[in-house]
Amino acid sequence: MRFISCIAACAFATASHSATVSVGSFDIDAILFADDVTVTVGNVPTAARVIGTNFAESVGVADGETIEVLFTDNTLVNGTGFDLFLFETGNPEAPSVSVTTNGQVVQAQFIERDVTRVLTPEAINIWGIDFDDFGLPQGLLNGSIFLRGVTTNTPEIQAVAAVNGGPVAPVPLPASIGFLAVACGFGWAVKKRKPA
Ligand SMILES: [Ca+2]
Ligand SMILES: [Ca+2]
Ligand SMILES: [Ca+2]
Repeated sequence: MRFISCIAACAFATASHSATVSVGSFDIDAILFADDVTVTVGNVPTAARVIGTNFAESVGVADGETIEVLFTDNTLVNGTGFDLFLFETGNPEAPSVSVTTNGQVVQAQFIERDVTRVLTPEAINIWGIDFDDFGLPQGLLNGSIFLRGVTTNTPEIQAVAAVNGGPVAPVPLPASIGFLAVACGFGWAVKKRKPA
């Protein structure tokens, strides 16, 4: 009976977060994408388009505007390399990010351009932010970032993902189930696909 329970728990755990988004050369677990947004400076009526994994619509954050992008079911972590991916469409325009309302602004670094047009009719520019560039220590951060419009070249942001994050407060599992869950590949990740 215990074995059957473990199998059921493992299947449930896998199914509950197995959705991944393939964009460019990355497979990204859906949980890592932004969960909420608040407009903190300016008038950005389409801000909610930055939430989730829908790449079909984008939000322009113009010069002088700021939106706070929140992660509520996953964490933001300063880990190795890029910690945040920003997906932006059309002509490449580097998004700018701060980690506090009026803090230091860092321009995202270009990673690659997805021209497959699978998720959206237009190309997707993938940009990266490394929290090291804010002078932050390695480890857990607050669960939000601020997207700042700092140039007249307004980026059209489709989505944001916290690539080094993980789930917030995962449901505790009994030791035996937890062990099997690990064996089943229980985890959240961004994976770089091998070239076809
Ligand atoms: Ca999330
Ligand atoms: Ca980092
Ligand atoms: Ca653009």
